[in-house]
Amino acid sequence: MSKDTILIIGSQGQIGLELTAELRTIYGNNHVIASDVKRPEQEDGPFEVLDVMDKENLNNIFKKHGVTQVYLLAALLSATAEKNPRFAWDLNMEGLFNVLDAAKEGVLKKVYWPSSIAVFGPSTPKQNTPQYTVMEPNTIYGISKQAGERYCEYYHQKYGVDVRSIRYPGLIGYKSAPGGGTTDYAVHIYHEALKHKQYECFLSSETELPMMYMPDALRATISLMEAPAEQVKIRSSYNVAGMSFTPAQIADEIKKHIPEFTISYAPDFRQAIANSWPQSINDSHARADWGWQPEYDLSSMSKDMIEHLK
Ligand code: AKB
Repeated sequence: MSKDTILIIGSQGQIGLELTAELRTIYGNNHVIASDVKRPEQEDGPFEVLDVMDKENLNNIFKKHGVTQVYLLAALLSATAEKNPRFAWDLNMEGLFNVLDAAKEGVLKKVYWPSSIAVFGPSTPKQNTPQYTVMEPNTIYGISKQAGERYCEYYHQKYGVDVRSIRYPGLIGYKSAPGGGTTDYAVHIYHEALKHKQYECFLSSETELPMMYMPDALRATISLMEAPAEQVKIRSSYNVAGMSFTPAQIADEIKKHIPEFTISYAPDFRQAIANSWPQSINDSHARADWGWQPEYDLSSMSKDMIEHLK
């Protein structure tokens, strides 16, 4: 087991909340330092207030806690980023530069940085999207993630930085709320189905997108970080797949548990973002290199989500 001290940057976000808890269970509370721009009401372990763009404070926290691993989760997601493109670029890139530089200087042994299916664009093949393919993202979030991938690979090749990354699809979980993405509907729909028996979806009924249940996403992330370095052959970011579905299909699945549930559709600006993304992902490299295998499909995820949210 790793004796590293881990810093989670963005610990209050959708992935951060769950990943912090999971890593604390594995490595112990004192080995996992949580950080975010605001102090949470409840703290279950060491916490630091941190804006990742503040390099001085970041480096002080590294020193104070003897941090050797970072999970850099602070970012603006696709929908929010479109509303504030300049800030999205600054936050998404500046944070990555600050962390990669610390790794280059030998302060950090390992870095995790999430990429996204948003690195793909309208000219990418939509079905079974390969690891290596045309990538012309047309959202600011996708552009920042693609630039970030190139930086990660560059820092690995040039300076030997051990940086690891996954292109997350839409993530769905019952413990934390999503924050400003195009795939957020797939979380909101469960809450609304249970509370109001109806949901108005901001994407059209046939918009198919790649998605993943949070327990699979946590397992993928931790497996990749625990894999021996020689097995991590891709240093830009790995495609990983869980499942793919449309709003109509998730609604049908929910109806099996809540027969009165109805869905309506009012597509907004997020429709164009969704239309530019793949519908399904080929993750053969992740499977071959570090043994990735998803466990949940739409049916088992829906059953679990509804049981827990009830
Ligand atoms: C978003 O919708 O922006 C994110 C993502 C797919 O990266 N969930």
